Amino acid sequence: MDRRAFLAAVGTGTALPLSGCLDGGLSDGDFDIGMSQNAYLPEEYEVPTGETVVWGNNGSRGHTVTAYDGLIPEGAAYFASGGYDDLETAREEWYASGGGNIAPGEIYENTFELPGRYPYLCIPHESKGMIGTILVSD
Ligand SMILES: [Cu+2]
Repeated sequence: MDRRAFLAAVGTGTALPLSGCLDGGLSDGDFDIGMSQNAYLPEEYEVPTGETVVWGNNGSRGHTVTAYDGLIPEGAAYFASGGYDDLETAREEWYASGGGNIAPGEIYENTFELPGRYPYLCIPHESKGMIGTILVSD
């Protein structure tokens, strides 16, 4: 998806206008946040406290969902695909063995029990701007 299409998709604030060809057999009802080449779609996603958010890899390459551990609300549970306890470990495991990879067609989910702002990243594509935020409301 190019930058303009991405912005158009974010602007809708609802389900993405996914085009016909989906890798891995996921359809847009299977997840809340899609993962394309270098982006989470939508980039920012708001849910009420206690809600489970589902990410789906509807692209053609592997991604991670990895929280920035210093930036999530105080007392909130850390989350990362692969189940790691902090960002440093998640990065080490990714570069060592591809740990935490969400392959095309796979989903990852996390339940948010505390309100606040949860920035997260994709380890292999952070440098290309693959960063997202979950906003958990009271
Ligand atoms: Cu990625």
